[in-house]
Amino acid sequence: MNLGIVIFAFNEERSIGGVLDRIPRSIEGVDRIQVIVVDDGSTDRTRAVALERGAQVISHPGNKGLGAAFATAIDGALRAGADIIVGLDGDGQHPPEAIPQLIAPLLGGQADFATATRFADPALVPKMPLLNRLGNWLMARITGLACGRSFTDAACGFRAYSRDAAIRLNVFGGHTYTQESLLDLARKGVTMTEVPVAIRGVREHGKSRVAHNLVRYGTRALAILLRAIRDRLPLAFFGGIGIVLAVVGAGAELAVLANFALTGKTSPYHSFTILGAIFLILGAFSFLIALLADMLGRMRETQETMLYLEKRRYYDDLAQQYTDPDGQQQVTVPPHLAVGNQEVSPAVPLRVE
Ligand SMILES: Nc1nc2c(ncn2[C@@H]2O[C@H](COP(=O)(O)OP(=O)(O)O)[C@@H](O)[C@H]2O)c(=O)[nH]1
Ligand SMILES: [Mg+2]
Repeated sequence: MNLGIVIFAFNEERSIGGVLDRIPRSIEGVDRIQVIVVDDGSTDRTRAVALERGAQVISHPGNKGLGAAFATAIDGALRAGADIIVGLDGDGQHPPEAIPQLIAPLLGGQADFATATRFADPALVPKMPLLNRLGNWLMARITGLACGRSFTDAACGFRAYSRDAAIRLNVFGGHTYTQESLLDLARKGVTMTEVPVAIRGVREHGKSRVAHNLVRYGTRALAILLRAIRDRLPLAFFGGIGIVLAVVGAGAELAVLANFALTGKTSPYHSFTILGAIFLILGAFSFLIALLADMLGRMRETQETMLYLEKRRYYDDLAQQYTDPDGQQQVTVPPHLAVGNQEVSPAVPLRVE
């Protein structure tokens, strides 16, 4: 069992060393632990510190955002032959000591995906402003509704993926990947579980960049999530818009009718007749779009199945190249992982929003 630990880091020279030092050297049920730091175009010594600590580093040529770094990390770990992939932040907020606890459901065969939750156990809830807590709750509710199951935390990046779940995963968001990946995996029928973990409320050093501004993070994360819902639940998404438009239109027409029944006149609600008709027509168009989007959704599903089969073959072939005939994973670093100063780009094209 190969464990690939991927760490997202953007200018984390002060904390990345500590995080790497805290990673368990051995874990029961795991034969080999490989640590990959994804340096998202850091301008400080993040890369140098990670290499000094013996980690493998993949560097983006410039800052591409956490979502892009996530795609690179998953790609890197799959190429390196990881059977389980754990993702954590390089800022020290996610405790590396909890990795065995996080991967236990995967090792035990209970789930193909586990995400740490900050909010399931009241004793472990980190200190955060009430508004952040509320934002987190709302995001978890919306994500849970779309997934058809509940989550207590949809925004924590401390997660474990089986090789199969990681190959199935296909996300697009540039700024963040946390909610979208839950939806993607849930809709693909991957077995998921939440593991309560004590997460630091604030970083050890410096300022939080991803979620520090609630309004900015909220709108960006919500936009990513809404587009993900549109793609994965097209009938409900456009049908829902159609229902809202149709209800407004029908309401306006009913108001005119009721007024007519009572007074025998359409005034002063005469304009409602036209307005209601416009809404009803728009509603009907939305239902048509819903049907078309549903068709596209089915095509997407077929394409995703093809992509999954192709990726599985591709990554398993690559991982095989680094395995000895006796089945042992070589300790040599695959050439796509940067050691020293060579510039390496990930195989998956970077998607940046
Ligand atoms: N790849 C990438 N990672 C980032 C970026 N900004 C922050 N990170 C990393 O993502 C993790 C979370 O970022 P952080 O600033 O702590 O935001 P938080 O989510 O509010 O805690 C840390 O490991 C950062 O190093 C970025 O632009 N790109
Ligand atoms: Mg952080």
